[in-house]
Amino acid sequence: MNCNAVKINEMTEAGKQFDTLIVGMGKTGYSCARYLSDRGIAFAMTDSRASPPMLNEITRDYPQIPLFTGGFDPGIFSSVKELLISPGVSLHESAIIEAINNGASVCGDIELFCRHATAPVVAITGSNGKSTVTTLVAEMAREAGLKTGVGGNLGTPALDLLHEDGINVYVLELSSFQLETVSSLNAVASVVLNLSEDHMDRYASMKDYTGAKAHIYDGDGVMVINLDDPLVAGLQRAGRKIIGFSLSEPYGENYGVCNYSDTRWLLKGKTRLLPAGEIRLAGNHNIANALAALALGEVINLPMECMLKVLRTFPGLPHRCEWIAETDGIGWINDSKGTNVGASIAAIKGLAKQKNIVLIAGGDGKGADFSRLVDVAKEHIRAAVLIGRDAPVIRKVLQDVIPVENAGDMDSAVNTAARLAQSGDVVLLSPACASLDMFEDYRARGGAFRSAVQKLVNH
Ligand code: UMA
Ligand code: ADP
Repeated sequence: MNCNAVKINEMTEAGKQFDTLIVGMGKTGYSCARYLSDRGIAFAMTDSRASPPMLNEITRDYPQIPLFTGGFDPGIFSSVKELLISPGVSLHESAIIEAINNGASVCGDIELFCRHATAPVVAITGSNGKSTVTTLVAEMAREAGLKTGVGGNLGTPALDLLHEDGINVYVLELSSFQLETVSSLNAVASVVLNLSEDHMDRYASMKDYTGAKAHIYDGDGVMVINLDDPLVAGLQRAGRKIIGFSLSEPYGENYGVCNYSDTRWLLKGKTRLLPAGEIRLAGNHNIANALAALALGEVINLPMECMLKVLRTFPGLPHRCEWIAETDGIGWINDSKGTNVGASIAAIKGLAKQKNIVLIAGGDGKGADFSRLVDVAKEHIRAAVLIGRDAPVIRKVLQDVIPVENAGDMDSAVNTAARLAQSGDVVLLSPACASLDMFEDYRARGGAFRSAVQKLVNH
């Protein structure tokens, strides 16, 4: 990492003294600045990017604060007592390691939130489904009349939720990055929805990644456990109350699924709750998400009828298996939030009828192993159109199994997919990769897909 950080403001006398350094000037860093400033704590901020996203807001709101951008300068890190690290920054950065060796403590925004939150917290992590389950639980809590603070990795930084009074429950989506720096989390209910490879550019191994996720179960709250996922099931801790969920028939008072005269039902123990077909969200993965949300909602005593109402009506979040249009019998689906291999496999399986998917994939693969796509490609994918930096890596894996074409941008990916698809097919944008090599974020990627499809429709 470049260590020639540029000081971008003139420090005042007061500004020269700081024991706390906020690392990262994105949404999290900005929320941390407000938190420290409200408490009169002196701090400085740094970001390895030359023009971090919240630079304008930070210079406007905190003109006296020393800011260093364009690199992590060890000289700045060496003298601080506390580092407040944003989730996008690895703890393995050399300047951070050195500061820790010099005695600096490290924490993140979620840790600060946990020290101050007075309402119960429901905490949700997993490789996939986090945003969906977090939103379902929050909607269920609101339906039950609770004033609900919802945020974390979902978008609103957790510290910003503390500004609102009278919250009855917080529902937090937490990423593995956020969980790395937490030590005071004690959620009343928490879940690791599933575990499959992600962020392998940041973790040395699956064990390392799982270890970060497992922090969500710290404390003495109820552990909600995906009984179908051996890695998650292995995280159960002795002496804790556990509620399980599974896509099979449940045992005890766990949540599960069972067929009764050709209708698939969601169950709690032996009690039938809802026919699976009445859940508005599509795909088997969303039945698992619904069961997890019910289990978490039970812990905070949400009435069952409120929870079931939400499952019947919640249409899903944008960019998650989102229906866009139909052209000549071809369906166009935006799953831009499918940012790892596990997510894309779930989307493909959830939408395929035999071999009728034309997949648009590619981007920043985050060091993933794409070979898991081979089986699902053989069974369900007619052809793939590849975009982005890691297109060659995915091509290597798929080219012997299905037809593969490359595209330079989203417009040409959509046009190529239109040429390859047949009536009855689904063209699915589910990249199995992060978007940052080509787009500002997954929303911008989904937006580019939507407008390219719209051009096709209007043609
Ligand atoms: N970065 C640098 N240098 C820095 C700081 C960050 O290059 O000095 C890069 C990071 O590597 C990353 C990007 O900048 O690529 C953003 O990092 P950040 O820590 O500044 O991000 P924030 O704007 O604070 O947003 C973070 C979460 N981002 C990440 O974890 C990368 C947001 O999750 C979250 O919504 C927000 O806090 C509020 O809690 C986004 C995300 O992509 C959706 N999360 C990952 C995921 O879901 O897979 C974990
Ligand atoms: P996250 O917040 O963990 O990224 P989202 O709820 O935003 O998860 O869903 C992102 C994508 O992950 C979806 O579009 C779908 O492709 C996939 N997905 C959602 N839920 C699951 C699940 N339970 N198991 C596997 N994949 C899933």
